[in-house]
Amino acid sequence: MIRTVPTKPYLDQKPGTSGLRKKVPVFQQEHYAENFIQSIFDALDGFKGKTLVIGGDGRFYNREVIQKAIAMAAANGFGKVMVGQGGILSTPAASHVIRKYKTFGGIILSASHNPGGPHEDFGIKYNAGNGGPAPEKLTDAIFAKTMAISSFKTADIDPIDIDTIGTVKAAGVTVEIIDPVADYAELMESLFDFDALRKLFKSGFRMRFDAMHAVTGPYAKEILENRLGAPNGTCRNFKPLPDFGGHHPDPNLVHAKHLYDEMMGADAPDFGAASDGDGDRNLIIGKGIFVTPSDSVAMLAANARLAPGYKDGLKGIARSMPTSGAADRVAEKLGIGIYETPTGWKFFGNLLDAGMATICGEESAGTGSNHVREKDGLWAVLLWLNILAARGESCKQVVTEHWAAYGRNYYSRHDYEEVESDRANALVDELRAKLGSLPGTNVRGLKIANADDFAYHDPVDGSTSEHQGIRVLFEGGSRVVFRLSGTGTSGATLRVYIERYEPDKARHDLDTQEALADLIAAADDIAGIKSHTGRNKPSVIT
Ligand code: VG1
Ligand code: CO
Repeated sequence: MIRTVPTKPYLDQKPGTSGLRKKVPVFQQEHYAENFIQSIFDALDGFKGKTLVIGGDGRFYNREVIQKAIAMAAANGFGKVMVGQGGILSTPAASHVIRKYKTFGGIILSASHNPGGPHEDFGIKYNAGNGGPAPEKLTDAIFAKTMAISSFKTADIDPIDIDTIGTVKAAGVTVEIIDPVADYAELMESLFDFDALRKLFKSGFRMRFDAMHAVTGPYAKEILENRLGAPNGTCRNFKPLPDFGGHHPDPNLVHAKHLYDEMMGADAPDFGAASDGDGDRNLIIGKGIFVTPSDSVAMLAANARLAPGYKDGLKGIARSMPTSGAADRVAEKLGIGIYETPTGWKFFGNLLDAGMATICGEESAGTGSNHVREKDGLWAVLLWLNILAARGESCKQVVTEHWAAYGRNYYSRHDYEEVESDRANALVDELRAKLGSLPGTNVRGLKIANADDFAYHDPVDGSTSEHQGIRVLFEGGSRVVFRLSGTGTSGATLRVYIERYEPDKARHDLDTQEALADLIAAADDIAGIKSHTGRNKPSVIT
């Protein structure tokens, strides 16, 4: 039953910020998925007889690759695979299942916030036994294997019925189809005050959760409506679709604009939220107020003790470098550690495992804690709800009181999508070359205090990751950061992150883009964004 199949390397299988992402037709090339999966196994040691978790966000091609992965896990000697029913496991739920059942690791099939469908994106990532994304050392090893692969192992088995919960045996491996929601829902019940949340909804609190036709739908429906008693209809677009209904499952102000408009309307619900393709991101919009993800991390950290799971306080906070410094002020006040990591959740794993950080966050709408080793969209929503219930205040009150106490970090990210790779690289190269000459110069009346190419030294394992984003820091604490995305599948995406700290309470209700206008202009002066990209304005502003 077990076969060794000859194959040839594909030279483009380098994992990015979060796994390997390519267009579906790329993944559909002969042996493309098999090569990558075999390379994952080849880079790992000691899994004979152990358990592998397999799940995905339900996007187009998910079911096919799940069958391939099961057959290959069997042929490579895993003893058992656990598969989410229907091939579904959100990224945080997969992380939890890996941890709860002490499995060897897991394969998650997702391209996250990228669109899905026959001509859109697919992805594969590997999470280790701690439940977290493979660290760089491992993704580098996987990449090296993809470049040298000459064969893969698979088993000739009939397709497994992944829609029926239960256990079957095939080619010597035990295949358990599990309820994708149950373990995760139980974990949420252990962290949050579900009684208080039930009371909140009973009192007439109105919420809108938009699952964007992606994986969080079944989780949100079960937890918010079934367990917490939120009225039927609270969850919208909750059925995962292979093409996400033709939309981008990216919960930002462009792709979730309908939610934003509803939350700013006259009859807005009290609280609005959305999550992305694989359920690890969150968008939070209170009635009449959008909560910037960087602010959300800070506010969740500042109030976390109000939830039972965090009643003993936090060990530390970690944020990615481009994420605003709002969380730093909270850490300072709490007297706990603050860690600044490169973009991507894989860099938080060591800090969480070592007990140095409890809450982590990224400006890209990712927030999470030590309950799993991934960011977790619904977790962030439930923590917000728990805080609102405990404080008896509206989201807007919590936000404005936070700004009054800590000051406000005006923050925005400008994305220039699908820029020609050569042009984007030229911009970055030029910027890098002039970093040394920037300090001391003035741009748009702003004095540059420092400029560098961010390198991270992991305090736990001592590893170094270089070229993680170019920072230009101005006197007074404002900054602009430039980096190229590592999750796109066509051309290059330039991300420009802009931040200004404003301590003065009287200046806390400015329009964000206006409050940052001089910095936005300075970013263009410094990097020549318009001339390099040929674009007059960003594709997405968040
Ligand atoms: C983006 C975000 C990053 C996030 C990553 C994966 O990466 O900026 O913060 O961790 O996506 O998120 P990049 O390299 O494109 O900037 V998800 O929800 O797409 O897995
Ligand atoms: Co995601």
